[in-house]
This record gives sequence, structure tokens and C-alpha cells, in this order.
Amino acid sequence: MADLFTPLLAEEPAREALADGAMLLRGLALPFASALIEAIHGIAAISPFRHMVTAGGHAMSVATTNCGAAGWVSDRSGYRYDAIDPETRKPWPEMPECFAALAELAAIQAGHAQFRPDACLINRYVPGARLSLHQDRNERDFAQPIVSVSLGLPAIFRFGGIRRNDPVRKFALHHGDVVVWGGPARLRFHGVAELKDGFHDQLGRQRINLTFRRAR
Ligand code: MD3
Ligand code: FE
Repeated sequence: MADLFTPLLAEEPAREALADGAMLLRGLALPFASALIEAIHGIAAISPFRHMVTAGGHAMSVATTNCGAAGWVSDRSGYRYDAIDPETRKPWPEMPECFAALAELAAIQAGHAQFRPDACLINRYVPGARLSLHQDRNERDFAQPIVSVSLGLPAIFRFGGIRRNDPVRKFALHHGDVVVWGGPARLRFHGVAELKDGFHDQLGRQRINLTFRRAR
């Protein structure tokens, strides 16, 4: 599979270690961006973006959908992965080939061979939307990394420690940036600051983030 990407990797990608286990691959998704955006429109036509409700009963400011065999869902009873979209009562749309290929490429670049995501959570931010500090712990095997892909407007990402009150660092994630979160970074608290207004050529007034996971 890695051979398919050789033309894209004629130059070494800019790799930046954010922390032990967290690798930023700036611009890695740029050659895929148009294909990813087209695929996102196709997914949202089947399983629309919606504002899920947290266990505490608040609608999230971020709108969400999923593709793949498992999708992340939240409601008054809590967070979990489910093969069925609760809105459509049908399976989530299949994971497009360009999604799986990019996730695998990124994982290989960060030293995680054999990453085969079964879930892709798609988050949509409009100006003002934010994601409060949290850990991702609904997946079965924390040895599996999470790959995140940023598209559209830039966001300030907040990266904490393994305890909620650990200090938080901030850095910007731009269109095309990919981060692989594995090893000791896998259970660190993280969030996204309120999205600033702006306009992106391909996505307009929004940011879309893909997170690829091995849920089961
Ligand atoms: C660090 N999404 O969906 S991606 C999420 O931009 C989520 O929509 C954010 O956090 C977004 O759960 C951030 C970056 C990210 C994803 C998973 C992580 C960072 C992570 C898991 C562990 C540590
Ligand atoms: Fe998260």
C-alpha cells in the first residue's frame, strides 16, 4: 500500500514531534483534500451532520457524522460506538478508499504499521463552535493510535496532560495538517478553542476534522 504514495513522498514530509507519541505531519493531506471534501459531501448526504447531545443533556456546538463499520454516538445515556446511525437507523456510510488510504499513510509515517481504522468521526465547526477538554476512551485498545486530519479554517488546538488539571499547550492546526496520536499521547486531554471567523477557499466558513479510530 505504501508504494501507492511514493510519488507524494518524493520529499520527506515535515514531521514535528508535539510530544512523546504525538506526531504532526504538516500538509500531508493537501494532495487528498479535494477527494476528501467530495467524499464528506457524499457521506453527509446519507448520514447528515447533527448536534449530538452529551450525557449532561447539552447539544454540542460541533456537528458530527461518521463513516465506517462503527460510528461514535452520544446521547443522554452516554458515549459509545454503534454500527447503526441512530438518526437514519441504517449502518453508517462506508469508509471511502481515500479516507482509509490517508489514515494508513499517516500511521506508517508516524511508525504505526498495521493501523486499520474501523471508524471515522467527522466533526464540523462553524465560527464560535468549540470542543471542551476531554479524553478519548471509548475505544477498546488504547495501543491503537488516533489519526486526525484538519480541513478548512484553522483552529487552535488545546493539548493537555493525562490529568484534567495538567497544563495545556496551544498550537494552530491548518488545512491539510495530519496528527497521529499514539503511545503515551493517546490518553492525553485535548480540545479545540472557539473557532474564529474566516473564509476558506474550499470549505467556506467552516472547519472539518476527521478522526480515524480503531474502535473495536
Ligand atoms: C489527542 N476532535 O473528535 S482532533 C475528537 O479537531 C476530537 O475535532 C478534535 O478531539 C477536533 O475526539 C481534535 C485531535 C485529537 C484527536 C484525538 C486525540 C487529539 C487527540 C486523542 C488523544 C490525544
Ligand atoms: Fe478527542
